[in-house]
Amino acid sequence: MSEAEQAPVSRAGYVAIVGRPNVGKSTLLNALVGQKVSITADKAQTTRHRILGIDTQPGVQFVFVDTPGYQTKHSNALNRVLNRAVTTALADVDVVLWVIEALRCGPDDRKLLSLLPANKPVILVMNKVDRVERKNDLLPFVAEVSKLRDFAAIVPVSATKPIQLDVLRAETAKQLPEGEAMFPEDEVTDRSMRFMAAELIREKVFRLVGDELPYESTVVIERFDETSQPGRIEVHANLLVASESQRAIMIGAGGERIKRIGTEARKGMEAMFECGVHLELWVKVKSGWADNEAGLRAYGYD
Ligand SMILES: Nc1nc2c(ncn2[C@@H]2O[C@H](COP(=O)(O)OP(=O)(O)OP(=O)(O)O)[C@@H](O)[C@H]2O)c(=O)[nH]1
Ligand SMILES: [Mg+2]
Repeated sequence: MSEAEQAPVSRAGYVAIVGRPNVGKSTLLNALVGQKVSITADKAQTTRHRILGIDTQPGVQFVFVDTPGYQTKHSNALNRVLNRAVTTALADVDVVLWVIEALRCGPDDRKLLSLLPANKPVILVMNKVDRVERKNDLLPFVAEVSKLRDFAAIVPVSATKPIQLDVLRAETAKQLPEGEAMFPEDEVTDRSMRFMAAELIREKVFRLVGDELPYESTVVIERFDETSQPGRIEVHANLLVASESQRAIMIGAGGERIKRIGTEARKGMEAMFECGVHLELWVKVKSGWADNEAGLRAYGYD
């Protein structure tokens, strides 16, 4: 190990990652942490929980806080709970990364910006620059959005390529308070394997099932057993949907869709947990699970 790697942590703090749905917050978190800790999909509102991703570098520990996409279009109980998760996360952090897509800053983006605390440093992160064909278009766009607030920094990045993540880290580190590490240096998240197992199943539902159905479903782990067999984890999970017709869609013709969800979720777990996984998945009808806040709390949305 080099001397630099041994530099003790002297700066540490919480960094909220906020933005409109689907701008790439969770992808960015995973890229910064260097490991998958938050699920991603090309659909709005994939993230439903506040998830920590810890990145310890020489001299500095970043505790990134992934949040659900802030949305203003629908206001059912689940969306209210998700939006609240965003605003609560903002209260406890040292820095805010406000993520938008390069060349796009619409009313939804601005609405969230108006909710960011006035007294906290905000870094404007323009993600997905890899998709910008004419780089010359970036400058006038930056000039325009930079008027919206006194940003601590403006950093164009790509979470997937990745581009400029070291610049983003350096700008973020400048805003962190002095202090010791808050988490062990090899820790990457605060979430349990059981939680991650449910999330990986949900990710496959978001990726493999069309339209509205992912929003009407959730996953409950019934059994998570690391001890029954050496080197293999036994996972039993229920996929809750709101009606019989949704159940049929989730299962697919001849059980094909649920089989694919199960296979891909199992592979994701095996990669993440670095051991064998036996996954059993059932689709159950539980109508109204997302209709009221008490019901949501029962399924871990708080
Ligand atoms: N081209 C490109 N695509 C990206 C980049 N970052 C994220 N994406 C894609 O954007 C989509 C949304 O990514 P997520 O990370 O799930 O977005 P999110 O902001 O966490 O979304 P919610 O949790 O639903 O609010 C996925 O298909 C990602 O692969 C990027 O830098 N470039
Ligand atoms: Mg997300």
